[in-house]
Amino acid sequence: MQPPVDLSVIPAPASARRAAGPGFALDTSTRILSPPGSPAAARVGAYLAGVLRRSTGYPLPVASAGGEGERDGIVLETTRDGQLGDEGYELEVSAVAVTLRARGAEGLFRGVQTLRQLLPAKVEDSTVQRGPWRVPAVRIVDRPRFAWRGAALDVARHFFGVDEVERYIDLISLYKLNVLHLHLTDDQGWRIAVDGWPKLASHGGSSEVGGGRGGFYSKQDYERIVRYAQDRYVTVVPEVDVPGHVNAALSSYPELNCDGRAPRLYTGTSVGFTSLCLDKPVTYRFLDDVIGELAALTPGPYLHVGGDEAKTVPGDRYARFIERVQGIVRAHGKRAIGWQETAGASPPPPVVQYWDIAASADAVRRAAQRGSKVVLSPASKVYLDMKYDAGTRLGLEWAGHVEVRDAYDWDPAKLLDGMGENDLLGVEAQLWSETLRSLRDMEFMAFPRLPGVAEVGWSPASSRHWDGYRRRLAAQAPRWSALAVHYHRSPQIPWPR
Ligand code: NGO
Repeated sequence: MQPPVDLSVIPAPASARRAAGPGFALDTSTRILSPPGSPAAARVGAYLAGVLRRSTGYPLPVASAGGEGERDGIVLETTRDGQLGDEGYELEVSAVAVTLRARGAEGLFRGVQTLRQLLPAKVEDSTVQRGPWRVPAVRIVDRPRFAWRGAALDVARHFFGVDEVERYIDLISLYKLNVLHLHLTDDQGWRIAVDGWPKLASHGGSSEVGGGRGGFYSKQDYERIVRYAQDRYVTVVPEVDVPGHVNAALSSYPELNCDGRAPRLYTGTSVGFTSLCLDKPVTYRFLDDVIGELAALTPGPYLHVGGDEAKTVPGDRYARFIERVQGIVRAHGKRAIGWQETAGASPPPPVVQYWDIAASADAVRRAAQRGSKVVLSPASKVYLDMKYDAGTRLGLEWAGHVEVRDAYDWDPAKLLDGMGENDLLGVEAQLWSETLRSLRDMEFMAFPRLPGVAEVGWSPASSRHWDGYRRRLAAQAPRWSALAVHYHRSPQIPWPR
């Protein structure tokens, strides 16, 4: 069932219908009630109040719901309804109350994103606007199709600071994405401080594509990002890309090179020309230290080990290496995820990420048969660093042009022969930053394609149709204006003027 277009919620809820009546109007006396005994739910209430206070100017106190009768205003409730899962929610809007129900705070948080989108676009403004602030009468029951709905950010090719990453977290969580994959290391820069190997950050972090100053996250910086994401129910998955894409590390420590000589820092955009020295014991000490420190900074279960484009490493040696790295990740209490090339290791990592549309997917299929779960990032659909069309100023073209419809109009369960719903953990949109130097650049490439990928990951196939979607997407534009998001006005979308 398609959601009514005038609701314009993205991602489309699993089920949404209009109810009778005028809906609910916020005013100066509206309260937000949270379920007693749940500090996490109270924090979701406070988060909602924070969003709404800025633009409405209303006080919107958050209180714990008391006895019966206290059911007016915006009411957050917990329910035992097992059907909803951790992220599902129910939203019911009547003239006296907006009632949001979920199993716990995570589901409430997802539901709050729907509520934001049911309010007028100016609710996203950072200064006080005139009402009315009406929420249409609806009944929504919603839960995600896939558990992993990710956005990856490449902070290695160009460095992005904590504030910029937090802004991206805000924008992805508005569309119910729940994973932020940070590509922390590459040839052009190493972006995370490692106590045991300080030159990785101080030297390896001092460059970026084009010769800029680069930068890196201290452990405190990184913890800030992780906490900010946690507060928005986004899991940070850090990636240390090995054995290839390691020039910044090789340049920082001569002993990591087979010939003991450190190469210079690299500021170009070629791929596949570097590798760790697989024969040296120091390489594995290095990996154990780096992965150990990163695991300690990571509350989530996953650690990404990269593994893409290690073009200088022979296949059998590559496979042994990936097996060994997985062991290190396991020893530090995490589950490894690797790019599609790692699927041929034995065993393959618990999670394999498909990306290379030109390569055979056979190994990925076999890995799935052996129990690995697959995250889909087909470059021709969800690489947000591809140009929209030949005229796009930013971006790459190796996977073709990716217009808004390309990013939206596909079904994960039909992408690869022999790989169905149950083999998939989810989908993830990639934002590689070879050509992206600022938050403005990032936003321009992510919007409007990112909400489409979010809907691919969240909404049942039966709720998704390009025609309705493009109109719902058009209705997001005033929200982006209110949020000061720099977006691309794709000719495929009937934008309001
Ligand atoms: C490839 C490559 C990255 C590039 C990206 C650019 C993967 C997994 N490895 O994707 O290093 O930045 O393309 O689109």
